[in-house]
Amino acid sequence: MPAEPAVLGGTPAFAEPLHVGRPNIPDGPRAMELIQQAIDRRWLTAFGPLVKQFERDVAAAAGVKHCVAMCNASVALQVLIRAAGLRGEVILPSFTFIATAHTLLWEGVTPVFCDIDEETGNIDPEHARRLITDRTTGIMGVHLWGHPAPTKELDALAEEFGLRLFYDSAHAIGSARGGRAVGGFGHAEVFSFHATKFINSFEGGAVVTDDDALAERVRSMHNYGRGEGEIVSSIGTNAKMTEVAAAMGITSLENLDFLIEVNRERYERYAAGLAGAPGLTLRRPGPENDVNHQYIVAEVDETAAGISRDVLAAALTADNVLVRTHFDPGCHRTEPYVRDPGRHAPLPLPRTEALGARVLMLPTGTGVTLDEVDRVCALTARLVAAGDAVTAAVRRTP
Ligand code: T4K
Repeated sequence: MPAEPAVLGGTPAFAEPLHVGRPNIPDGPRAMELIQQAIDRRWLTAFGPLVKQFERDVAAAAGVKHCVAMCNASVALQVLIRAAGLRGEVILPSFTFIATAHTLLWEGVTPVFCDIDEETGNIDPEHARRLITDRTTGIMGVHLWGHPAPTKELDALAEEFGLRLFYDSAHAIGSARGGRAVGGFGHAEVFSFHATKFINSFEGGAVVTDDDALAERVRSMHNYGRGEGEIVSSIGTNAKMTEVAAAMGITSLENLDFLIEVNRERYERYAAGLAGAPGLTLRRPGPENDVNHQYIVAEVDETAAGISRDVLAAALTADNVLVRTHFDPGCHRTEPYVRDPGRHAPLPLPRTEALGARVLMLPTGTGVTLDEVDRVCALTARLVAAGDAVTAAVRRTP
């Protein structure tokens, strides 16, 4: 019999916190060896050999011609938005991390939030169609949680209205749709290699594309508008990746298949372990998608479970299982967009809000053992079984 849950007076089930986003470090010594090489050659940033190798490796994983590695995905999105000449309005799902919206607004473009298909969690192309105006210049799709968006439908929409189509693919390196790797969809895609991503370079991001001219503009702009040379040809910024970051990125990417397998094992273990818990299901990849399981997402049906998502999240957190609720409540309910809804979204976005209220990200990756997954499942089942008492206890907690 497991001990009493922490909210009911027991000691926390886990002495150390389990995180969503605990970095994978598949080969520390290899990363250190590459970092030492960079130190020995005194080439620390600006088109060094490690960044160039990382760019080749990312382009190969994405199946595209060009990769420009950068200091993080937010800046990579900003450089891409500017290099592509996006202006006016761009349509994006509200159900995404705030960076997808902020980078557009930062570049003077109005984000217009679209609802999702509740089944997949991704942008609903039919709703996107209804949001197109004469000010729309592009669509920014998102492969939410590593689950590829409906690329065919978005291609068709972009083609029909002459729009630019990009993807915020922060979660999705290593995923594929219809057998094709994420990275080659739309006019360009952007990866994140932040520490919390299953492939990380401490901080990092990249624009990937098959468009030669766009790649050249992005490369130029990410180094003060002068690319690898000294002649300034346009406005630019400093968005370069360092050699240290590339060393970690190369090491992570060398272990891409292994890390996907680690996530897949944990996904299957959670699926089996939670199968008996009423009202709890795991989000599954759609039929066309192969996913990296960047996030393992449980869904709580409050009526069937007898406990709300928020109460369950609070109770798990008390036991040191630091679950997350990405990306509730949706960008349209977040500052500054919530202040000017008429400009950013037709409200409400019912499917974004409904799904947002049900989801719960569970710890995965190399930082969580299969035994710990089993214990999280047992704890979750216990909390659900004691739903009324747990709800009362969480409500009593200040
Ligand atoms: N587009 C999308 C769709 C995105 O999700 C993101 C970022 C972006 C664009 C922009 O990408 P970047 O500019 O970051 O490259 C995190 C990350 O900062 C962010 O990268 C990520 N998405 C977002 C979803 O989450 P936080 O503040 O919620 O994460 P944080 O720092 O609390 O870390 C999560 C957990 O991981 C914590 O429990 C602690 C643990 N952790 C974290 C770090 C950094 C560790 O154990 N070690 C660590 O080094 O934002």
